Amino acid sequence: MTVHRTRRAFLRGIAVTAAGAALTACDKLTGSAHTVDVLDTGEHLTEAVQRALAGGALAPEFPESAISARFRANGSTDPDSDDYRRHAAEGFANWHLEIGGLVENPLSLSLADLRAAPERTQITRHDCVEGWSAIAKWRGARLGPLLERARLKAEARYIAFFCADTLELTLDGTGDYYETIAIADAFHEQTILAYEMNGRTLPIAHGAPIRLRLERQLGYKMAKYVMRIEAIADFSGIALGKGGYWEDRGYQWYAGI
Ligand SMILES: Nc1nc2c(c(=O)[nH]1)N[C@H]1C(S)=C(S)[C@@H](COP(=O)(O)O)O[C@H]1N2
Ligand SMILES: [Mo]
Repeated sequence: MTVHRTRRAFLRGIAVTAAGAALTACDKLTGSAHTVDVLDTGEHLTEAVQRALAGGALAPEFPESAISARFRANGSTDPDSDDYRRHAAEGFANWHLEIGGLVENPLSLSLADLRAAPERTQITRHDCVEGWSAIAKWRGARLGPLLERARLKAEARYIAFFCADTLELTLDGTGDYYETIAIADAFHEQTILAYEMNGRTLPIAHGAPIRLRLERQLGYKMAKYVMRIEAIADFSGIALGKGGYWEDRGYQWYAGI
C-alpha cells in the first residue's frame, strides 16, 4: 500500500516536471518548426497533470450571499434561427434535447423529462477567458446519469454539444457554436445541463432552454442553447476539427482553471 502510494506520488512528480519542461520549451522554441509539436505536447501534459492533480475534485462553491448582482451575457444572447425562435415563442414546450451518436439507447428528452432527472444545484464562479468573472446559482440535470441512460458504446471518448446559434460564417462556412468534452468530465458531479439560473427559468441571454455547466473549465466550454448531444470517438471531422467553436479559432481544448 505504502509502496503503491509512493510510486503514484513519484509518477505524479514526473508528470508535473515534464509539463513544466514542455512549457518552458515552448517559450524557447517559439517561431521554430517544432513549435506546434511542442505546444501540442505541452497542452496534452497540462490536461493530464490538471486531471491528475484535481482528480474528481469539486470546483469551489459559494454561499447565496456571494451571488453577483450582475452577470454579463456573452457571445450569442439571442439565436436567430427560425427553429429556435419558434421554440422560444412556445416557451420550449415542444422542444426536445436529442442524445445520440455512439449510444445504445438514443434519447429525446423534453424539458419536463430533464426536470425529472437526477439534478444538482450549485453556486459557482464563471470565468471568461476575456477576463471577467461572475457568481451564480445553477440548477440542472446531471449529465452523467443521462449518459448512463443512453448507454455509451465502448468507442465513445468525447461528448459533443451542438447549439442553436451561429456566430460567424467566414471560416470555411462554419460558424455554428459547438463544444466537446472528455467522457471523464461529462461524468463529473458538477457537470450539469442547467435549466435554472438564480432560482428562475434560464433566460434566453444565458442559454435557454439548457446550457452546459462544466465548473472546472473556462466559460467558452459551457455551451448555451444546447439542442443535440452526441457521444463521439473523435472530433477531427467536426467543423475545423479542434473540438469547439473557440478552439477552432485558437483557444485550448482543455480549458482547466
Ligand atoms: N452557444 C453558445 N454558447 C456559448 C457562447 C456562445 O456564444 N454561444 N459563448 C461562450 C462564452 S465565451 C462564455 S464566457 C459563456 C457566457 O455565458 P453567459 O452568456 O451566461 O455569460 O458562454 C459560452 N457558451
Ligand atoms: Mo468567454
